[in-house]
Amino acid sequence: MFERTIDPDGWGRCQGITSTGGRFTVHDHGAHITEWTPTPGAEPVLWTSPTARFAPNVGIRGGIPICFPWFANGRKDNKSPAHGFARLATWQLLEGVERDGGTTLRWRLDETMIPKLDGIDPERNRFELEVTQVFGADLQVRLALRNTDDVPLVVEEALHTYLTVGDVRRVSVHGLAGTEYLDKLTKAYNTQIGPVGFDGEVDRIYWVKNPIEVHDPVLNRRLVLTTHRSDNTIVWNPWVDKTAEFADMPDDAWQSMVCVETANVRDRAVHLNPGQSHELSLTLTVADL
Ligand code: TA6
Repeated sequence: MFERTIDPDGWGRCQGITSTGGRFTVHDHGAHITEWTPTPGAEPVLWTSPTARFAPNVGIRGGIPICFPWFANGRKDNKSPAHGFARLATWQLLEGVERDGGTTLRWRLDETMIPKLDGIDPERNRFELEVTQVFGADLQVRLALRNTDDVPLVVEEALHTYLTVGDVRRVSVHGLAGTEYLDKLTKAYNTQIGPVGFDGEVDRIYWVKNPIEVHDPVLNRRLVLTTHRSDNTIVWNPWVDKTAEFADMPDDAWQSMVCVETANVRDRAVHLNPGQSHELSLTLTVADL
């Protein structure tokens, strides 16, 4: 079950208890999940900065930001704000129901709900975006896009998932071996050899469709990300120097998080003719190590 609250300043959120006694929190702002813990007493699966800002036109640092209609600064590196406007918009809650042992929340966004921000062309293609979130023994997120215009639509999209880890220096990310990636720090294309480890900042776009596993020996668990119709996975940890630049992230917080992002970006952007639809989905599961 869940409770919906709207603060005096209009900030809305849904907070609930999962069928397995865990907890979740989702904000109208960005339809942004900031909390998911599947069972009582377990470590949260999603990481949200203790100094995250919850304000209009500001991205919440953590949880699962929805990046749309571009990723980072776009395919030509010329778009702003970073990661598009969907995470900055107030989404409409369509449905909140208990179903099949889980709590399902369904939100929508369209071109009439885009925040008025510098850099965002208000005259945009018509589109309809719906996100369905199912909180239970695992977490399912489905991002469905429909081109409601009479011209083609080309967008990038990502579920920019921040995960809680015990110590990123001891974490390994599996399922990427043998795949090509763009190292955004060096701009070089490389092939991944073995699992991804962390001994410095990592910011990589992979071309991969496999399930991804985050092995965490400190919290003694595996976090398994199973995706559908996602051609890219982005792995990011800001490490010391980049974290120090973020006002909404404590200086030592890089040790406790890693981003594994479910996406379609760059040459894998989604192309939809009028009336066509596309659905990207993620299932996040906690398993024994
Ligand atoms: O997904 C990795 C990334 O693109 C990094 O380059 C970094 O910018 C990160 O996203 C965080 O983006 P944000 O706009 O939320 O600070």
